[in-house]
Amino acid sequence: MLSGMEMYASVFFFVTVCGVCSAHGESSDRSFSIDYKNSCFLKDGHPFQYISGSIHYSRIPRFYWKDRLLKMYMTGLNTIQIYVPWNFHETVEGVHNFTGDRDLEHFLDLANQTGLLVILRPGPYICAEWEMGGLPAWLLQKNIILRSSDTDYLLAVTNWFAVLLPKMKRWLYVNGGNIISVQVENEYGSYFACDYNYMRHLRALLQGHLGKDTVLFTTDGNTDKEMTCGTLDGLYATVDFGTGDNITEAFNRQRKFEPQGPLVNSEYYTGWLDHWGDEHAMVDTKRVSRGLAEMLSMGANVNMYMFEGGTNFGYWNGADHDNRFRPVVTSYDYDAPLSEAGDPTEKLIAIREVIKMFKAIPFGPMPPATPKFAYGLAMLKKVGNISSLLDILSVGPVQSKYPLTFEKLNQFYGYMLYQTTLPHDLAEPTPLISPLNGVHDRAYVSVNGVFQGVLERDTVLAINVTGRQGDIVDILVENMGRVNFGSHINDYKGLVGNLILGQDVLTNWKMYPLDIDGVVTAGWPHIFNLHDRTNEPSIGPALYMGTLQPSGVAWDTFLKLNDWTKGQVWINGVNLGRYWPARGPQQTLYVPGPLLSTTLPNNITVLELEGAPAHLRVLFMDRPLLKAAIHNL
Ligand code: NDJ
Repeated sequence: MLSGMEMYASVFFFVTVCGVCSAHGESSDRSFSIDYKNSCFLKDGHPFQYISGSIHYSRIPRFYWKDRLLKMYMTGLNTIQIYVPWNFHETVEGVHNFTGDRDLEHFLDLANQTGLLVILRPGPYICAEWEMGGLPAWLLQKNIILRSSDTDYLLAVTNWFAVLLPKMKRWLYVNGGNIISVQVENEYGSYFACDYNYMRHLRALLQGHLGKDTVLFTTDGNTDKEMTCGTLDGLYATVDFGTGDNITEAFNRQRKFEPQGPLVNSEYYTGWLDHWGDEHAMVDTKRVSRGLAEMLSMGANVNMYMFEGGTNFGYWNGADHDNRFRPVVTSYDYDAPLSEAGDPTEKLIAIREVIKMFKAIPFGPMPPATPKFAYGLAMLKKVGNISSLLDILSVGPVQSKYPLTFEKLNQFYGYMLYQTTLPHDLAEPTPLISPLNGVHDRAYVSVNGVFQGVLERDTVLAINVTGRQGDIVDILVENMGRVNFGSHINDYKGLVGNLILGQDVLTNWKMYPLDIDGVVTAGWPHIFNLHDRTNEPSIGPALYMGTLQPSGVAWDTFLKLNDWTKGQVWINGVNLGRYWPARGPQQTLYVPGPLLSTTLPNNITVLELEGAPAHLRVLFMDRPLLKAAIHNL
């Protein structure tokens, strides 16, 4: 008797995928196109079915790109799918960065050398649980309707594509590279604007830069509304759906919009994302395998989202905003077939078994997991409270009667200190209120250095404070990542509305943009002597430092901040992302081995926002903990 899998396989072998698709001519020219008549892709004139996986180069250190790509290839994938996050390459308007971890062409080259074709998704909007869905925050400095035919927006997109697309042109398959198709926008049909002129503009830009014959496509959730607003003439319409959906129904919907042409699931969800305070998302391996086998047996082209998720290093995580603001955690492990640290999982092995039934997979062993090391404990010392370090961390304040946003002050990510004074004595604890929910996203409040509490967007809109007239009020505001999905993507940060103390609107602010990354990357505070540091933890935002002694190996490790509350960590000046064990589910941060020195002390810098533990220790473990204790709001 045949198992479910074997049955799918036999359907494949006897009915044959794209069976009626025949080779067109004997041309040896490189070509990639859609065969509408026979409902398949044609590569070099021959029927072609892709089995693809998403990987985000922006979430993996460059050092590991090759390793992850090879593992994908050895699973049997013939294609990868990648997003280009605009804000990763043009963080400052007009300044483009394609070097190091941003060297997109090097990544394409490695994929090409590995034998992987590429589906390119240049956005300009990408969603992806990435800061602002990949759009640069400087767009918010103009009053723009994002993802629409707003002229300022179109101009910015036109300028960006004029930089990006000429670089991509030589990587097109027809030009000798590996890019077989290019996605236009991303799930545009789920956005409220439904602006066809915008989509027409993108189509013109892509065709103009890449050539009219490039296979351009759209991807949308499988509902009629989404497919109606997301699709456009000349752009091949594809769908995305996960294990919970009925495959036949989903492809029927694609057929409604593309009666002929290949079946494509552009995002088949192998796992899912986590928000802070969520339970860790997991998707059952058997269901993933079963669905994949079913789609492949239908001759469908499938991209698995994600195949390797990686990490939201630094400030690159996005956020959702359905009924409330919900930022995404630092890990983008995604319960994907390759783990956050790039290790093959049981899910990968199961997927490889499915693929084996449909095509020959490369001969040879799967590259093993990279080695991990439990370096153990490191002791930190306190450097100082943030408000006592302003001379070092900030170029100085900007003054204004009412608070200004991050965007107004040209600081797009991280933290900013808002300072004012108490207008009168507070005889008793008095509410400090954010009446219009204007704290984006968390505010750490101190009066004369005494920590008072935290205001949190959508969640905590008032706390009580005490003090006397003239006392200094320090409010450190954290940008927790801009909304990447839905209609709230114009997500300004900082104090975006006034704060009220009792009955009074607080005025006369000094705002200190903080460049913590700049100074930490330059080696501070470790370049100074440790002896004047204290062992005293404190309540409220403060910096801590320590070293991890070299141990002769620079292997991957996972940093656990036991009993610490919430903050940001740098190792050797590299921003590993946010930790928040108190909220969970993520308990450890991924530390890529190549960051570490085998011979010199490794610098650890921690910005703790609420309260450090008395022990001031951190722990380097040899395994991740992504699903521990959940403390709901
Ligand atoms: O295209 C989107 C992709 O980039 C589709 N997704 C993905 C989920 O990982 C990812 O953002 C959606 N995200 S629909 C919205 C999630 C809402 C909780």
